[in-house]
Amino acid sequence: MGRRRKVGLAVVAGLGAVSLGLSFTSAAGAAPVGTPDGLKLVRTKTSLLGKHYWYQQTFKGLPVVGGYYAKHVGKNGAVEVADGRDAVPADLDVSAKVAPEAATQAANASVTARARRDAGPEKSLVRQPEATSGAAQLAVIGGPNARVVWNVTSRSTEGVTRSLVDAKTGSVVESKVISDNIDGRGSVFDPNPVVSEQNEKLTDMNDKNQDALFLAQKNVILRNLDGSGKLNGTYVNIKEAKGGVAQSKNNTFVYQRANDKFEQVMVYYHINQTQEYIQKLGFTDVNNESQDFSVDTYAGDNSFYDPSTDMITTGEGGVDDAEDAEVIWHEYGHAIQDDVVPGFGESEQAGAIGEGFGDYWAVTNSVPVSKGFNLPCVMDWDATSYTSGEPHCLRRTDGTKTTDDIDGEVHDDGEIWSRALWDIQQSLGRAKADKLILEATFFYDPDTSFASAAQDTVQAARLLYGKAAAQTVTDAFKARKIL
Ligand SMILES: [Ca+2]
Ligand SMILES: [Ca+2]
Ligand SMILES: [Ca+2]
Ligand SMILES: [Ca+2]
Ligand SMILES: [Zn+2]
Repeated sequence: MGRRRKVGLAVVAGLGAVSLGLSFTSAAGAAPVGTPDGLKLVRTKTSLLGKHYWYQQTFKGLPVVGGYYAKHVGKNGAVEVADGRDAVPADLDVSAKVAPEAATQAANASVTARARRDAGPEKSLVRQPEATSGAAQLAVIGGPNARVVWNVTSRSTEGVTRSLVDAKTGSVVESKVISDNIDGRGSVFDPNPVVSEQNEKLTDMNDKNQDALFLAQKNVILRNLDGSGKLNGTYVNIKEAKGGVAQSKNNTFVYQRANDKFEQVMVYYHINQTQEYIQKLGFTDVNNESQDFSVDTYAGDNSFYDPSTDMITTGEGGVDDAEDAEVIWHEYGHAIQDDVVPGFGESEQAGAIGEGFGDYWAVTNSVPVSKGFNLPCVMDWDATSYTSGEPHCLRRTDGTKTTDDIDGEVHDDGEIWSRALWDIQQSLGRAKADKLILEATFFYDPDTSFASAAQDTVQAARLLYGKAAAQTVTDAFKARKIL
């Protein structure tokens, strides 16, 4: 609210029809007992110099949107008042003609329309806003257009929105984002330069800027930033990074790959993307938090998820790991499983499922941006540092291993699992496959076996999509001799 009338003790003038009835009886150090009518105490704060009483303005028992009143009582007894009330005509009828459900619908339609408009080419990622339960509340707007409204709180990809819907006519009077989430700008590889340029000849050259790699950079919107000027937001927090965390007053994070901050932008963008995708699939409780990352802080050629601190660390050996989105998504796969199944990975086969799922998660997130290029190849860019043959892949999701090939090493055996998941996707399509695989994860034991987790997956397919889908999933696991 932009109007703040800071005045001394005598406050009464200029409020039209509002009945005020001020009568202070403040004594030094004591809480003031006299306040204008229609005020509801909502908070009391204590500072070094005094006490601060915050009131919500009300009219006929309803809150007046944005109408506030504060009383600051100094230690010496001096009282200062900040009066932010709006005038409300005494005869305003506060009964509602529109039902709260209809108001919620109107509010959400308006929020969705704007989120779609602002999302640009990525319209499909706009989530239907859900009104928080019991969120439609009657309120009053004061001022020249005084009226009674439903106050509806919704969530969408824009963040949290407050809409005011006229309770007589049902029209949306105002709709604004009240959370601090904002969009920033950045530049990334998507998913990595080998795939986007379809060029297996690219090499790291010790993190040097190169024309071919500059051309592989893509300008993107960084959504859901918290506005702190750092890469911290609803789904990702760059907690620590080599050379310090990136900062930008205007939330612009454009770097070339030789700058270590480039990897921080990679992490932010690609994790936000994948969590938005998870939410679009309908899941609101799959690592739905600001995942901590430590970027470029490990000298070896490895990245890892640490369940004891819930932190993902990306290494900088060879190609900086976070220059390849598939490394980032693989590690996020571990964070997903640890979030959904506490302590997941207690057995060798559970560990292999973790690695196989991580590889699958990397690949499925690459599908929409890879134009079909070498899809089952995992970490095409990072792997240029340690593979000589083309295509460069750390592992693949279309291998031919079955349980006959189990060797007890989780990454090796993970290829058995990832192939089954990949086959499910080939048969059922990406969204269906990802949805049933995520759903099944909720039923895994921490020390599950291949067979038991496969049964959970078949069951999820049956319940979500029916018998035929369940058979497809069964066949995929049978081909790996898991079932
Ligand atoms: Ca780099
Ligand atoms: Ca987590
Ligand atoms: Ca690397
Ligand atoms: Ca790939
Ligand atoms: Zn892993």
